Amino acid sequence: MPLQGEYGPSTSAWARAQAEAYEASGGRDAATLRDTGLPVIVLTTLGAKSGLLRKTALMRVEHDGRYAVVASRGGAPEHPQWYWNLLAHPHVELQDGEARHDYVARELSGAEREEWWARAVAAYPPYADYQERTSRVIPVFVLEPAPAEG
Ligand code: F42
Repeated sequence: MPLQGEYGPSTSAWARAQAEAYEASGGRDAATLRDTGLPVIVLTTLGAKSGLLRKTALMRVEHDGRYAVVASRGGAPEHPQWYWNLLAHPHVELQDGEARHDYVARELSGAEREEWWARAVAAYPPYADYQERTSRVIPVFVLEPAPAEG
């Protein structure tokens, strides 16, 4: 069941532009992080405070139909704001290319987090540098396909 609500564009112009171009083109345009050739996805979350739909471009980290999203924000001291949305409303949508499905997000810890952190760094090596930049433990969520409505 797609998330319902009013879209609230990001205040980050470059990220907003990428999320909107990706979604409008079915993942054909704006599909990589700048000219790195590394693929992105678009995550739709429900605002923890605003209740608005938030669309966030993130690096694509996929394994066996599940995805990880990494709240790195370039190694900034604070979590990105979408982090709080996932905690408040774990039901999210993820668009990967043309495919757009519902998932349930779960924040990881321990060995499970290490397993997905390794996959994330393999997909996007700068994550390791970001973790060096901050004492904040960069959160990793796994997104598992939401149960079919029934
Ligand atoms: N960011 C990452 O953290 N990890 C990535 O892997 C990543 C990859 C990536 C690839 C391409 C690209 O274009 C951007 C990429 N980014 C990546 C950046 C990402 O898209 C976000 O811009 C960044 O993570 C910051 O997220 P943010 O949610 O902090 O965005 C800010 C700029 C923002 O949009 N703020 C909004 C505003 O109006 O100020 C509100 C956002 C929001 O969700 N607010 C909540 C609400 O209720 O609406 C409240 C949340 C709360 O604090 O409770």
